[in-house]
Amino acid sequence: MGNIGLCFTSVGRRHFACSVFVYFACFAVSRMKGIFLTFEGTEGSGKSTQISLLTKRLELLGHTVLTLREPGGTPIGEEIRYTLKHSHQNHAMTNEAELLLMNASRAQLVRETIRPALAEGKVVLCDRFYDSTTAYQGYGRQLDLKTVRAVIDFAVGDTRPDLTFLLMISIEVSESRRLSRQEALLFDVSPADKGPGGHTKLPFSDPLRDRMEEADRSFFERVAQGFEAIAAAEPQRVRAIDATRTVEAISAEIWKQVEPLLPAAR
Ligand code: ATM
Repeated sequence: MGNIGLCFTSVGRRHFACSVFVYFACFAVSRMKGIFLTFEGTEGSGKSTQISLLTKRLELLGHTVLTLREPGGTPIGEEIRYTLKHSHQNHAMTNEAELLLMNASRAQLVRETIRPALAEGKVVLCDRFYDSTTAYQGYGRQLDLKTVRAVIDFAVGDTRPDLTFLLMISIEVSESRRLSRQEALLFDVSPADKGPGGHTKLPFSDPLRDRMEEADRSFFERVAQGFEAIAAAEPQRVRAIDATRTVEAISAEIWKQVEPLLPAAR
């Protein structure tokens, strides 16, 4: 009996030691995992300003930050971005091809860049991610939402944002910012060509033209509705931020939500 008791005790001890080892190993691995934050919203919602403010703040605290954009973010992704937005050959692109190209860029970004960065414990900030596909290709282009989700799932696997900030502005503000950006692209790039009034309209085929921004108002209204639906469906992950306030107020609200997620600075 004594021997059996001794045996159980040593098995129990080994089991305990094993559990402690597994616990600390898991803890070490989880400390290595970075944080993945995405920023979404319609045109002119101030994503890039907020990403750059957050990057500076995180770097000051000693975090290693990687900022990315979609579509793009890798050499292959940037080629796809050019095809989607600026190529002279993209006028006839179908909605289905657009959906697949957005997700081809994403599949590359996830595997080439995001996963390795998270494994090294970096903070990854991405200007748009799969919620843009749901909003633009699903709601905007009106592709079947189930198919859109299936394509996204294939592209990202289990790489999902820890938090997503959805910067909300009205459709009117977004439209006026988008139009003034388009005007800035259409005018004034070639001082040698200036006509009366100092402005020369570039030919429509200029590489700076953006196919995505050529859609009509109803498309952008559907996109905005799409973003609202996403925020309503996933309030834990997607934080809707009133982006009509000052840059400082918005960045303070974002910081309040990011700070608790941060591991100790590395
Ligand atoms: P910006 O990087 O300037 O936001 O341009 C990306 C465009 O691609 C933007 N278009 N507008 N108008 C949003 C669009 N887009 C999609 O349609 N689907 C996507 O999955 C992503 C990532 C972006």
